[in-house]
Amino acid sequence: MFYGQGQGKFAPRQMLRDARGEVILLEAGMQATGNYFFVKGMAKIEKTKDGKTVVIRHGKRIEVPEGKQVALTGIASTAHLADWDGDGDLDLLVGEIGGSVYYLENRGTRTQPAFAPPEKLRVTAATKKDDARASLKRTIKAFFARAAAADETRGIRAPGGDAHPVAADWDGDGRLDLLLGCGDGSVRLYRNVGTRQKPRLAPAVALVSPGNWNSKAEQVGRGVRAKLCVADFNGDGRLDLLLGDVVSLRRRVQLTEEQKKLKQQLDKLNEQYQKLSRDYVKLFRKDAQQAQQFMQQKMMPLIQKIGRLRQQLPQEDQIAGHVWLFLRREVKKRP
Ligand SMILES: [Ca+2]
Ligand SMILES: [Ca+2]
Ligand SMILES: [Ca+2]
Repeated sequence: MFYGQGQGKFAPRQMLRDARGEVILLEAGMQATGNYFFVKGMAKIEKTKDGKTVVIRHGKRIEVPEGKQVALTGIASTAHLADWDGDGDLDLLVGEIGGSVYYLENRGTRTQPAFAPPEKLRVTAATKKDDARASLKRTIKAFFARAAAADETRGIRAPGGDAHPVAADWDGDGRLDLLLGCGDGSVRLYRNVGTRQKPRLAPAVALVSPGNWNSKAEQVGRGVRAKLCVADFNGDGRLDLLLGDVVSLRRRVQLTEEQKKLKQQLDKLNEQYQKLSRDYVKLFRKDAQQAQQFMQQKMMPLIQKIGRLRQQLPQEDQIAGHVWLFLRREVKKRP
């Protein structure tokens, strides 16, 4: 959290803490797999006198199981503040790399927030009462929308992971809905069919289709890892959508004869590297330490060689990010 001090100034950053005074940390995303032991958050690795590995995280000790290699990692969390339960204070919505969305209710006040433990947001299918009230047309539409969507009654799952939740009253009925930016570049809408105080989310409807990691530089398309902002951009009274992404742009480059030879060398080295990578993965499953040695002795020199060759060639790929604007059209009511 960077607290505002007015006139565009901010206090130094600090870790956001929950109601118990502990740093907010989602134990989501990557779990211990194979030889790795993932620890999420900011931490220090220490060795004890008897040779054990211990991770110190925010003053707490986590023992690393024997034979496992510790890996410190983040889960690409995205934070969004909104009064989700309509009681006048700001609550916290957090997305993560695995694609889940967590709700941390503010049980404190507007000026002294106290966040409850994280709770997974899920789809709550419409009850019979809702169906009965809805017109036949709406029921049929909802049925097909539900059939098309994956079952998210046990937790929202952004396709491609990398969930970015934003709360906004998208349909203008006075209740906050959930918009979700997804790893595959798509944007989904979960309408709130509950109340302002007790939101209940309907199955997802696609607002924006998935993008692509690769794009031609001459004809830029939408990328992946959609990040959102909902605002009335053109001031016409209807909420619009701003979408940020990441994309790899491929340029067509004319190579000189000399560069063509270098390119051939590079392709060969890349092939060798692919093979070594496969060997590395196999080795790692058997013995993490041997794999480490293999990386140092065999793979690192090759990676450096590839890097040097690449520098001599014009760049074909460039990572870029764009901002896309989706203006809301006027919906013409049928007579
Ligand atoms: Ca609230
Ligand atoms: Ca709404
Ligand atoms: Ca607008």
